[in-house]
Amino acid sequence: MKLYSNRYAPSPRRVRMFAAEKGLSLDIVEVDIRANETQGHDFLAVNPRGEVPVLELDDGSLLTESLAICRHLECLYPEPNLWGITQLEQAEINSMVDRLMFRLYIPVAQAFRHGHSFWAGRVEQVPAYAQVATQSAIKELHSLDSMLDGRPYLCAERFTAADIVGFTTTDFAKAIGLRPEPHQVNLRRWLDIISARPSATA
Ligand SMILES: N[C@@H](CCC(=O)N[C@@H](CS)C(=O)NCC(=O)O)C(=O)O
Repeated sequence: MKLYSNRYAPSPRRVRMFAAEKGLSLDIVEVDIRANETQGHDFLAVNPRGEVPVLELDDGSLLTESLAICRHLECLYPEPNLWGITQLEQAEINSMVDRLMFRLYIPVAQAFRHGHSFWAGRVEQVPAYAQVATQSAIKELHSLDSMLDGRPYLCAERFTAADIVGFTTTDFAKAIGLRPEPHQVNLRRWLDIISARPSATA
């Protein structure tokens, strides 16, 4: 399987980390977002939305959207389980993943897009929106810290897809200047635990 990816971007990192946890090795095709390759003719033929990740299956089918790709990998390679064993666990993980995507990933991604020099001159930036989005992300990091009080992982008392989504997003939040605050001990402990996993470098 081939993964169109970018080494710095959080969405393809989600898939790389998920695949690494499954022990899968993917052929990585690096797409340079800074050099605008995602918007180039060749890549738009792969994904007309101009975004990574894209998974190319061995039969040539193309799959976009990082979470859909992870769920497909979960179906193809059920072990180790990352998306819940019982229906209730699956629902809890889905709930946490949705929450993290809407309340943390989107604000962080929008703050980056509207406030970072990486996108300056390439997209229309609204700096005030970057500030509002940053505040939303800060609020969610506080609530993540509270949720992790007394819990090693976000769901099911074991490492799951929710930790992958939370970790890759929180790590990317550095790009907008957000790091766990010194008093956010639960968040810091959890980040240390997850970043020690070999898959964190995938
Ligand atoms: N919802 C998509 C988001 C994908 C996405 O936003 N990808 C970004 C990198 S994190 C991208 O490829 N941006 C390139 C561009 O905007 O040109 C997913 O989860 O796969």
